[in-house]
Amino acid sequence: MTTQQFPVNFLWGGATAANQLEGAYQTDGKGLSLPDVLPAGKQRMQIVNQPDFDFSIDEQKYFYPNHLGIDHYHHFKEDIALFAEMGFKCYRFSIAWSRIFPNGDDAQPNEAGLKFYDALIAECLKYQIEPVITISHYEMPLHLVKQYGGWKNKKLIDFYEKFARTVLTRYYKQVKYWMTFNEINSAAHFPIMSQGLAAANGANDKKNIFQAWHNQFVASAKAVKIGHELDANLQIGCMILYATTYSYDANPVNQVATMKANQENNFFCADVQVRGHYPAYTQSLLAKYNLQFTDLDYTTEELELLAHYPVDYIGFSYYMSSVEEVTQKDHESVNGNLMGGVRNPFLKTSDWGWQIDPDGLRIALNQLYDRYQKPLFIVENGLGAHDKLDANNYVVDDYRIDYLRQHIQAIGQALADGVDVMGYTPWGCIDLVSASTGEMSKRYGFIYVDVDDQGQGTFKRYKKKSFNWYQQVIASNGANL
Ligand code: BGP
Repeated sequence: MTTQQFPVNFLWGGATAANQLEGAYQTDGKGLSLPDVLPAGKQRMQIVNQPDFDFSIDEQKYFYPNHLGIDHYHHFKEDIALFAEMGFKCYRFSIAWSRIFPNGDDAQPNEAGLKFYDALIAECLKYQIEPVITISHYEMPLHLVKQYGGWKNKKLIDFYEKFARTVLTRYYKQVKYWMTFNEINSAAHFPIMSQGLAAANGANDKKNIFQAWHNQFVASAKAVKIGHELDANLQIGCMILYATTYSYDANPVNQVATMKANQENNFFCADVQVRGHYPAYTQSLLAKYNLQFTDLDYTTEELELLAHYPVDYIGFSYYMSSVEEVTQKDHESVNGNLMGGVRNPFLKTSDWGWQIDPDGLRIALNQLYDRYQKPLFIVENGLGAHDKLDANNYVVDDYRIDYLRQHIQAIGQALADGVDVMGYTPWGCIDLVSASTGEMSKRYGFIYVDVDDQGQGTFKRYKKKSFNWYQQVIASNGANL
């Protein structure tokens, strides 16, 4: 198998999101954010589909995992020290919007919230760890959802612009790498996460989802503009969820369905954010939902902004591949990263039914690079598993090592294919709350955190077997797998 050496400046690291690990949900002036009202467990994603879901907190009935997270807010020095011990070159994290603008529409930022990120960034730089910041990762001030209806409202553009300007201006001298929205395309499956849309405020109307995307595209372009005006060398990327999509068979009907699924699920948002204009298939995609582009609220100035401020690189998450099949309806199906699909008989699945496919990552990298010819950054990848601490307070997570090894090999193959890959930040480098289930027991980390699904535990950190494995992967720049 031909692989290529990783570039000398390859950004090895790990990734997290504020709302999934910080906890301290009302500390130092933080406002309530959307994930603060999403309960743990199976009901997490179902509850938002109920028309009477009103975004309020009922602690008698539910446990809200984000309220505690892994209490990174008070443990960040210890956590960054562990990342440094692994040899991280970069650390991808997000800034909680509701720490900086507690209501989202506040006149002034919350200085105490900014101070937390001052300290977090300083701690990274102390160890020469390059911060990689997601400006908005599945989190927005709850007030923006309740008062304005989430991203379908154009006023959100101004609020986001103010938030982005605040953090870019404060940190551009220390932070080179940014992403504007986490998994912006995931709204096709779960509009609550990135657009703040639930059944109660319009998620069932596709027009709202497309309008919300348009507003986010404009907001993202504004962030690119602000960032590049501060420093032309800043690298500001988009971030998409990518699931390599295969046709079930050679039946052209399935092949066409696969082409359409790729356009809608993998490419639509990146096409706009990378190329600076809506793709040619936009009208045909909208027609699927009985919509026209002119149904959306947009201006010529906004379209010009998109054209002038495309992103610098493409960040993406990759966990699994999926299969497109429209000719029969009786195939075994699987769950997946915010989406299910037909089972692929050639692949094994994780405990949560995600189809494990390292070759799919090589294909993803080639498909994205062929299409865009811009640097690619794999900012999420990993295996969620039911890790258990043994008697020695150790986790022998060989299954995770296998998963990561195979995916790193696939990156090496894509490098040999000629793809420009900037870096690799496995998801949940320290155990944290799962976005889709709200469970702590779905663990991705190199570091185990002693807290359970009900928020009980010592919150102590323990190195897993994969900790030392990843340490030598980084030390050898990917040669020693
Ligand atoms: C991505 C999200 C992350 C993260 C990850 C794993 O979709 O960007 O926030 O959570 O998936 O998903 P989960 O936590 O549901 O296992």
